[in-house]
Amino acid sequence: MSNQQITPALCDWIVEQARAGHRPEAVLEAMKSSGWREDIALEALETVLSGMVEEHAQGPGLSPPNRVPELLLAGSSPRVWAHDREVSILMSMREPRVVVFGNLLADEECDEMVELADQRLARSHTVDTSTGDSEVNAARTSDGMFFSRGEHLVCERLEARLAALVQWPLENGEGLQVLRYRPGAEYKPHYDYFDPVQPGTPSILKRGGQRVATIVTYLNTPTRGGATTFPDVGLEIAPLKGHAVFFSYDRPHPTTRTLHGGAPVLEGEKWVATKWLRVGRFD
Ligand code: PD2
Ligand code: ZN
Repeated sequence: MSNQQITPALCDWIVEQARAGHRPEAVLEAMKSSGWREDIALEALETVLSGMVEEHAQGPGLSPPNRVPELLLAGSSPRVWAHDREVSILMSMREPRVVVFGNLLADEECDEMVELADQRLARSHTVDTSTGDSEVNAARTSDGMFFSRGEHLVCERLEARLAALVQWPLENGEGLQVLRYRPGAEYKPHYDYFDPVQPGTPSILKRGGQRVATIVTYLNTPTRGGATTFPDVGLEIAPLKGHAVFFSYDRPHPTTRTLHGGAPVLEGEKWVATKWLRVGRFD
């Protein structure tokens, strides 16, 4: 072959071969037998395949990371003042960013929230990102409801504490969602951000932009089961009344390692209040 140039057409062909599952050695052999010099073929293969690996790791066309909620002076003290209450920092992890809070809510505040939510429970919905609508989802067998922001004094207090704890505007938070899991109910592992490749996502993002953090507050202590799990890092947070788990994700991508789920409740009920934080105002 006289023209030994690495052209876009050659690169596309290599990508096609790799996507079809052909091993690099086989693609190299195929190139050599159609007349490519071994050094040129190797260079083309290396360039294309390393680009594919990087794209896979970071996600195609990834936008720059978002600013995310974070604790003030993280790690410097086991207790922090959050609006009107001293909250304990029980555990913190860097990657994924996960922090467990103790004493976020008093027992009476948890009970009040459960009582207020109980009257309005319905089978949980999740957002269907292919349409932007909400739908009943088999991966989430809990019952749930949403409070609007500041709907009751107890919601207002929790929201103010969370805003102070993670230094994020109260207006960027969605209303609190309360979930009740009965024995056997679970929430299969998922990401809380909206998948950018789904067709319904742009419409969801018009109100407040992407989600960048989640705080799950435990409103009771189930007798057995119901941990919040992070399968990518083998982490399990035990659900304890008044405690909460915070995690943030600076981009809507699995590299944040924020895959998480609610393990099945084995005995008793589990009640949680989830707050999702958006990058912008959620009006
Ligand atoms: O209840 C939980 O532990 C849990 C687990 C995963 C809640 C959520 N996700 C959520 O509300 O997003
Ligand atoms: Zn979740």
